[in-house]
Amino acid sequence: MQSVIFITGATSGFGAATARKFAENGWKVVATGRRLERLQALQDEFGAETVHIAQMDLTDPDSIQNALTGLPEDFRPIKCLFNNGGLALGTLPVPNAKPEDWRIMAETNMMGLVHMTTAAVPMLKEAGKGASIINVGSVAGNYAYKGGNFYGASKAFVRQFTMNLRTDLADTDIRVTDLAPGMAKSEFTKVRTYGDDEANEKFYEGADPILPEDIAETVWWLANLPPHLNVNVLEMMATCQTPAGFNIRRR
Ligand code: NDP
Ligand code: 8X3
Repeated sequence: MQSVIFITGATSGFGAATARKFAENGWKVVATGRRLERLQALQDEFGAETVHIAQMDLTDPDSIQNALTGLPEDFRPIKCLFNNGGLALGTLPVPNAKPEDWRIMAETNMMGLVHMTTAAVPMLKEAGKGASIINVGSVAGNYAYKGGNFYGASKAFVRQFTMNLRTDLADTDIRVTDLAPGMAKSEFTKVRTYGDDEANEKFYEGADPILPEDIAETVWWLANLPPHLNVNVLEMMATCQTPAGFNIRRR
C-alpha cells in the first residue's frame, strides 16, 4: 500500500515543492490550500490517482473537517501530516504593527495548525508505526528581530505545541517534529509585504536563501526515518544567514 502525506499550504513554496517530491517518489499526496487553480495544476501534473486535492482554509475548522471527511478510501490513512500552511503579515515594529494582521496570523499559524492536527490524529494513529506530524516553525520563533513581533511569537507557539503534542501522543507511534527554517525563497516575503514584488526581490538580493526544494528534501528525510527515531526540533538556516547578535542602544 502506498503511503499518504497530507500537506497544508501546497499551493506555493515549501508545500508545493514537498508535494512534488513525494508524488515523484511513490507516495500519494493530499494537497490543500485556498487557491484551487494551483491545486488543480498540481493534480494535472501527477494525475488524480497520485494527488488528491481539497480546497481548504486553515482559519475555518469546518473546511478542515470537510477535507478529512472527503478523503477517498485510497488516500487513507494519513501517514505524514505536513503542517506547513502559514504566513507572516507586516514588517512594522510595535506600536505600528497591525492588530488585524496579528489576528490572521493567530487564526492561521496557531489555531489552524491546532485544528488540523487534532482532526487528523485519529487517522495518523491508524497508520501505525512510522506515522509523523511535521510542523513548520521558524527561526523567528527562536530568535528576536525587529518587526518579528507576532509572527515570531506564533512560531514559538508552534515549537512548544509540538513538544506538548509529542507528550500527549506518548502512547502512540506518531512522531512529532518542529522544523524551523530560516530565510527561504518562496512567496513568503511577497505575502508579508502585502504583494510588494519589489520588496520581495530586495529581500533576497545578493543572498543564497534556502530553497523550497531544500525543505522538501528535509521533509522527505524526516518522514522516512526509521520509525523508532523522532527528531524533536530541526532548525536550519542558509549558510549566508547567522543568528543576530544582541542590540545595544548606546547613549
Ligand atoms: P508561501 O507564501 O510560498 O506559501 C504559504 C502557503 O500557506 C501557501 O500555500 C498558502 O496557500 C498557505 N496558506 C496561507 N494561509 C492559509 C490559509 N488561511 N489556509 C490555508 N492555507 C493557507 O510561503 P512558504 O512556503 O515560505 O511558507 C510555508 C511555511 O513556512 C509557513 O508556515 C511559513 O511561516 C514558514 N516559514 C517560511 C520561511 C521563509 O523564509 N519562506 C522560513 C521559515 C518558516 P493559499 O494562499 O493558497 O491558501
Ligand atoms: C521566516 C523566517 O527570518 O524571515 O519564518 O522570519 S524569517
